[in-house]
Amino acid sequence: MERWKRSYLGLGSNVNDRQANIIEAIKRLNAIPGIVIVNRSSLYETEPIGYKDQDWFINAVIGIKTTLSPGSLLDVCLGIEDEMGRIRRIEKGPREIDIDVLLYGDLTVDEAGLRIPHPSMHVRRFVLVPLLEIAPDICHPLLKKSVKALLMDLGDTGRVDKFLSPCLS
Ligand code: PH2
Ligand code: MG
Ligand code: MG
Repeated sequence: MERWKRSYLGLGSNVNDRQANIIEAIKRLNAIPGIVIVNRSSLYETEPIGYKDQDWFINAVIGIKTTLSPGSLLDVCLGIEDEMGRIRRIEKGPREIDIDVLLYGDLTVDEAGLRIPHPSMHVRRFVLVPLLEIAPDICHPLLKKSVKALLMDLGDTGRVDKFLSPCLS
């Protein structure tokens, strides 16, 4: 029997048409057998964190249900990044598209190349603010805190602003 697991993915882009890149990645994820998109946050324009000397990002978070294992889900995300022409420049640096597995049910994974929950999701406003919009009460399986509580504890003061598409604003 197929078992559907709930997972949350973080998307980011700060190279070329950032908005189009996020939308295209969501479309490609939705076309994968074994992935159904359940909800999607707004798009946010966010100040770069970690490596400052780069353009601002667009970030979003989606909720999915999936029959894929965590490892297969990660492979799908990395495959879409490759197909969309992601060039790996410097760590935490500019990228056409980044798709991170943030959460996968209550599961915790600590393997080379795959750590779930995403090891820095709880300290990043650009992840927690979009996640708050679609899953405020979801619990971080290691820290045992809701997204709401994580945001209240947060030291990161990086700007995270709702992004209004230029053609709508
Ligand atoms: N991703 C990073 C490093 N810094 N900053 C913002 N605002 N958004 C990101 O997606 C981002 C970042 C590495 O994954
Ligand atoms: Mg990332
Ligand atoms: Mg990544």
